[in-house]
Amino acid sequence: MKTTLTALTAFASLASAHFNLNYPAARGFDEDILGTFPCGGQNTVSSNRTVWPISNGEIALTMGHIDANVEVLIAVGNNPGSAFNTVLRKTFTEQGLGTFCMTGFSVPSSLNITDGTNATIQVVTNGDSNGGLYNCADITFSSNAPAVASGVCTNGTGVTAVAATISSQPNETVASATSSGSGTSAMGKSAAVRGFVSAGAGGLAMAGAAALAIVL
Ligand SMILES: [Cu+2]
Repeated sequence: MKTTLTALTAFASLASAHFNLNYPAARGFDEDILGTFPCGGQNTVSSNRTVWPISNGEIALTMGHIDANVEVLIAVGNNPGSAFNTVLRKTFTEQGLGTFCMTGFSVPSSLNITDGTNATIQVVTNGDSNGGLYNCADITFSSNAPAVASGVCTNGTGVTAVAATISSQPNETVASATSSGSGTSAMGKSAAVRGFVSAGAGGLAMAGAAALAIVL
């Protein structure tokens, strides 16, 4: 019985949490419209930008899916709209629930970033039935940005990052690219889950039921 309750609790968080962008501070968060491009429905630039370093930046998330593809992009400017044309971190696969810390971000020199340049970071994940989930953080670059406070960027138990099994953006439909795969490795299983979840209406509910069946 204890196992059943644990499984149901896990399913509840899987269905509702999506992901949170904790640092740099997100513009806002509304889980119901997190799938709205480009910033999860948060279209107003924050009046309180995070001062973020030009090299060795960190990004802290909380993951609400058992696995997800993650990509980080950036748009330079005070109010760059949807011009997230530069990839800061290519798509990879994150596995596990809870806090997730990405480190070692450096902006390409081609962007001509200097102290005081404003920009917006976009974090994209997949994992729901209708493709991408989005959130954005408005930043000001500084070579003297303060260190991230301890405890802000951490990894929850069992949270890991592995190479992505696809090279496309996580908001693209991957069913056709992965549906033929029948690998039994951890990465093969991950790809199969993604293909299943992106299969269309009802996919998420079916995936949840399947997960429950396995755990029970
Ligand atoms: Cu979700």
